[in-house]
Amino acid sequence: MTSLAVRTFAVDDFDLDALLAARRGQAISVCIPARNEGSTVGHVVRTIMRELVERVPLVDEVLVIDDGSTDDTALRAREAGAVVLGANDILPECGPGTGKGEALWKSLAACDGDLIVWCDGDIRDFEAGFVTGLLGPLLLHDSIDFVKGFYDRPIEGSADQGGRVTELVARPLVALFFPHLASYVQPLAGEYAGRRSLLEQVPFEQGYGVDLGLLIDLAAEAGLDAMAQVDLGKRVHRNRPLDELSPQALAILRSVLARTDVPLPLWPSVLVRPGAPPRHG
Ligand SMILES: Nc1nc2c(ncn2[C@@H]2O[C@H](COP(=O)(O)OP(=O)(O)OP(=O)(O)O)[C@@H](O)[C@H]2O)c(=O)[nH]1
Ligand SMILES: [Mg+2]
Repeated sequence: MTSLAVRTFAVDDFDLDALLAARRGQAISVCIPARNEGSTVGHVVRTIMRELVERVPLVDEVLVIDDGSTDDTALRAREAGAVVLGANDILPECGPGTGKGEALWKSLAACDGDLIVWCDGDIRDFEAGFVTGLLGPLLLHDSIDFVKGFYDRPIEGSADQGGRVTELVARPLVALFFPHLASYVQPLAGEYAGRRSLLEQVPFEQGYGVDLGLLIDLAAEAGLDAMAQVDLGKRVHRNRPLDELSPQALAILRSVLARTDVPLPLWPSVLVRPGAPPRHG
């Protein structure tokens, strides 16, 4: 019987030796979408390389998808040991796309993993536990096909459950249309992992709608019993100004509404904010 709360684990539930023993020849890839993350991506890649590639043989490849960066993201990621590709270098016959979702979809095509872990490139306090925590449920529970991370996001020292777009857009939308997913603590988290066999069955949104769109589609495809989440502890990352959050919120609204019976306009939306240039969404 399907219960309404998704299975929940914690990073400390998983012992590294147990994970290594449970690999049984499965290839594991970590993919990191990054645009202008030169100040953080090196630390993220180096931590994975040192702890999970060199010290123990858990991760087979670390791939950074860098497109559109105007800073030294590619250099920093490469120096730290990642393979760096641009989204446009992968499946060029499919034409150019845009945004985070495009980078994730292309990374699935470019990597060799049977299990794929995605992590954002803007995490300041990244630890190897982000990767082992996400892999744990997949390696130790055959019935689980997808795992999403959650964490506390402290803002200026005080504990905060989610980001602004999570609290004001994602959670209300989930409550309205997809209440079976309401137990996901961080529905917009960019840290998640899944089996290729499932991930290849669903579409990937191009922009910021990808994280929640995937969650909805994977749950529909695999059933909630195949879905899990894991407490990764605390996560400190960049906090964007409001004028960057509005287009993100629009992309998420569009992505979720496209998965309901609510009719959406066929034309692209233009987001107008006083004092700022119009943004096309
Ligand atoms: N390759 C690539 N990466 C992207 C693109 N857009 C976003 N990213 C990366 O995707 C990850 C998540 O993007 P963020 O902008 O941090 O989104 P978020 O975490 O939902 O938003 P914040 O809460 O403001 O951090 C980061 O590592 C970004 O650098 C893109 O167009 N191409
Ligand atoms: Mg972020």
